[in-house]
Amino acid sequence: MNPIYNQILQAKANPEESGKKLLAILLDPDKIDLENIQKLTEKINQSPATHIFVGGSLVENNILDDLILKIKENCDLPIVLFPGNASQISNKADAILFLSLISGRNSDYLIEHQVNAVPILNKTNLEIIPTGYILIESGAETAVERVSKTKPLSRNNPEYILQTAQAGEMLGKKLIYLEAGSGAKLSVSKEIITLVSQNIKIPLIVGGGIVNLKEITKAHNAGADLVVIGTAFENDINFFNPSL
Ligand code: 1GP
Repeated sequence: MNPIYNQILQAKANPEESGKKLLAILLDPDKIDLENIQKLTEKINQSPATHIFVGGSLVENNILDDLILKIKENCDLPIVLFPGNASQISNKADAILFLSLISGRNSDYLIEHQVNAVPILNKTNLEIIPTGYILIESGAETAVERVSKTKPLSRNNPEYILQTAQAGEMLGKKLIYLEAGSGAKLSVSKEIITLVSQNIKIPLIVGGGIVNLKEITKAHNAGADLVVIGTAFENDINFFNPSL
């Protein structure tokens, strides 16, 4: 039961034993050419990634099922949906981050989309992982902010970010995701990651604006249990092998 979440819990409990910290490569179906998927999965297989996340703020094409099936032909990593709305659900994936944007006060992203997703989710075998999604100010407006019509939390108020994360935990979320936004100017700061990770018991995901390997390590060392890389890998598929 819940194999993907249990694996995240285990990695959090025994980081030494699992040998490496968790890392997800985020693929946005809108930005992927199915013709190049083999090359892309080769690069993912050579990388330290432990998960593939699939999703985006505005997925406008219908390639989700095909994309996931094609990735699975060449890659054994678990595929986790990271949906912007209920249209981004595919039974071909292994799990879904069932997100609630708890930093915002737009009821559509707190509960409306989730209610609309239920009839679709009931027809799938996806592992559903309730996730408190927290958008943090990152220097400029991001797509999440624009699409969700919510304000990010101030990066100058770490205590309130922690309070929000703890509210998510008390509401029963299984993960907290601190999000700076895709392509963010500023990633979530080390101080915020440390404060939140030390004061919640559930695993912490951190993503947005992380652009090099050093920053991945920095986020892990600060306390992130799983780091997400999207844009940097999208822009350079040799991101993990800079010598190539
Ligand atoms: C966005 O956290 C992810 O939802 C990844 O962000 O594209 O900036 O890596 P980047």
